[in-house]
Amino acid sequence: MEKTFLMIKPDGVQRNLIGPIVERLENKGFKLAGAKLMHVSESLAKTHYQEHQDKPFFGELVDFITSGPVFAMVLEGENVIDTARLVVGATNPQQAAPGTIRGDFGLTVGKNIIHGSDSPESAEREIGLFFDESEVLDYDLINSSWIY
Ligand code: FUP
Repeated sequence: MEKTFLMIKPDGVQRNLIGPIVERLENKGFKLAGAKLMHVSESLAKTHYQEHQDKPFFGELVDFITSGPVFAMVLEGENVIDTARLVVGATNPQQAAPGTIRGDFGLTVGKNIIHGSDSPESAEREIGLFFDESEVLDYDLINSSWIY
């Protein structure tokens, strides 16, 4: 089953939004395969966001993501990478649709509450960066042959 990486950023954690965000993802029907509260080191932040290393906002992005704990997750489900991105909403919360996480909770592009992998390649890469293999669990939900 497909897996993706999601991370509630320091603004989401500071605003006590872990519960409401995880609730939305569980309600959608996805299964949590891994989850942890953690600090992101400067080197992990730079590796995670390496595609943006030449952008003018790179320094601020690294400073922000290392500024406090994040809540990292692995979610599992059919087509979860693209569908979780729809639940997350557009990068800029000022343009994200109401009903999406960024549309409902986010304020600015620099503090947009949550990250979600954007492709199978980045999902695999990001899960590997943030989680040990032993932290990603393979289990069935009881009495739920009709969901993941
Ligand atoms: P997303 O995949 O939606 O998280 O968006 P991007 O990979 O394009 O951007 C990664 C992060 O860079 C965003 F979450 C916020 C930050 N960013 C800015 O701070 N300013 C910008 O103009 C664009 C992105």
